[in-house]
Order: sequence, then C-alpha cells, then structure tokens
Amino acid sequence: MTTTCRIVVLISGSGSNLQAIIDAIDTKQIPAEIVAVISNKAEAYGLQRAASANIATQVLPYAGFTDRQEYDQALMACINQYQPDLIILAGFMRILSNELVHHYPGRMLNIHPSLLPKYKGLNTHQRVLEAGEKEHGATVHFVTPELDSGPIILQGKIPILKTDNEQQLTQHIHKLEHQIYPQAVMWFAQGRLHLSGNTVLLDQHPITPQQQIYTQSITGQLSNN
Ligand code: NHR
Ligand code: GAR
Repeated sequence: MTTTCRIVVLISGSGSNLQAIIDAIDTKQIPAEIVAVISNKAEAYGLQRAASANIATQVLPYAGFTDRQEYDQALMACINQYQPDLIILAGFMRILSNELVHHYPGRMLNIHPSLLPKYKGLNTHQRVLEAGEKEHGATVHFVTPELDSGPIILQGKIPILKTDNEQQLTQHIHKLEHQIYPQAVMWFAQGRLHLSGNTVLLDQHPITPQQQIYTQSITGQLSNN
C-alpha cells in the first residue's frame, strides 16, 4: 500500500480488539489509520474507546430496518463514506449478507474465538469446555459469505488448563486475540497480505503453517514452531 491503509472497524461490544489495533497504530507497528468505528449497538463500550482516540464513530442499530438486506444496504453506505482499504470485524455480532461481503473482496477480516474450522458460530468457549478439548484458540480469517469459513490468515493456540472455567478461558483467548489480530492487520497494511481465490498470500506466496500458527506457552510467550 503506497498510502496509509484506511481502516473501518465494525464492533458490537467491548472493543478490546479494537483497542489492541489502536495501540499498535499509535506505536507505529501498523502503518494505518482507523477512519471510523461503526457499531450496531449504541451501548458498545468500544465506541468510547474510539472517541477517546479521536476516531469518528457511527451507530447503526438494526431496529428501524425491515430486513437484513435493507440493513446491509445502509451499513454499506455508511462504510463507503469513509472509503476504506480494509474493513475489520472486531466482535461484530451480525451476519453479513453475500452482497455486502462481495462488495469488499479480499478486504474484510474477522477474528473468531476458536481454532477454525472447529467451533464456528456463537458460544465457542462454553462448547469447547463441554467437549473436554485440550486446546483452544482464535483465528483471523478473510470474510467470505459463508459464516466463519473464509481463508485462514493466523491462528493462536493455547492449552486448556484443568482449572480453567469459562471466564478464565475467555480472558486467555482475549489476550491471544490482542496479539494475533494486530499482526494480521499489520501484514495487510504493509501490503504483504492478499487473497487470491481461496488462497492467502503472504509476500506473494501461499502462507505456510509455520507463518500461520502460533502457540502460547503457560508463561504467555507466543511462538510459531
Ligand atoms: N458475515 C459473513 N458473511 N461471514 C462471516 O464469516 C462473518 C459474518 C459476520 C460476522 C463474525 C462471527 C464470529 O466470528 C462474523 C463473521 C455473528 C453470528 C451470529 O449468529 C455468528 C458469527 C459471527 C458473528 N449472529 C446473529 C445474527 O442473526 C445475532 C447474534 C446476536 O446478535 O447476539 O446475525 O463468530
Ligand atoms: C472476541 O473474543 C471475538 O473473537 C469475538 O467477540 C469478542 C469481542 O471482544 N467475536 C465473536 O464472537 C464474533 N461472533 P472485543 O469486543 O473486546 O474485541
């Protein structure tokens, strides 16, 4: 990217992933500018985080629209005002229509709290614990129309401790997300990350498992081999 990457972030809640990206931009790790934060929930705490960072905010609640298609038209119009190079879903809780997704090919990222393709959808931490899994994680992927199924960019893995309850596991996953999401956004903003069909390219070559998978040790250290 020759100019600074313009990013629009979509949120529905706390926005801790948004904060991690704001911080990485502030410390010049990511050559980008967040030009707007859009929330479908007026009470989302992430809106305050954006305002504190002098980022424009928009609230677009679903109430008032008759169907998904109409809502997504309005959302697209809202996004397009800001002419973004990249759209980031950071805890955005509404499924997006094919039409909206197709409008931004290879330019929309999501972070999902599981080791995709396992545990698509909602309530992942609870389901992972109930299944007695030994490990869990988070995945950054390109958004495609099919939910949580787009090509994978990065994954972070953690062991599940015998003592972990849902709240602790959620906290551990959040910490992991705050490391891997800025990394993926950095690659995109540097112009190193592309989607070619269903293949993720890093520096023009298909991304390798070594580059994709980070494992966090008990001490919190992330490493990729
Ligand atoms: N849209 C498309 N087309 N593709 C993806 O991969 C998407 C997406 C929209 C959001 C995030 C996703 C996640 O990471 C995401 C990925 C919401 C739901 C959901 O069921 C599921 C997955 C994700 C986000 N939403 C309900 C709905 O009817 C509403 C639930 C609620 O409001 O609490 O939209 O997990
Ligand atoms: C994150 O854990 C993200 O993976 C998850 O919501 C949380 C948002 O936290 N996303 C989904 O579940 C999408 N369906 P945040 O608002 O503090 O960034």
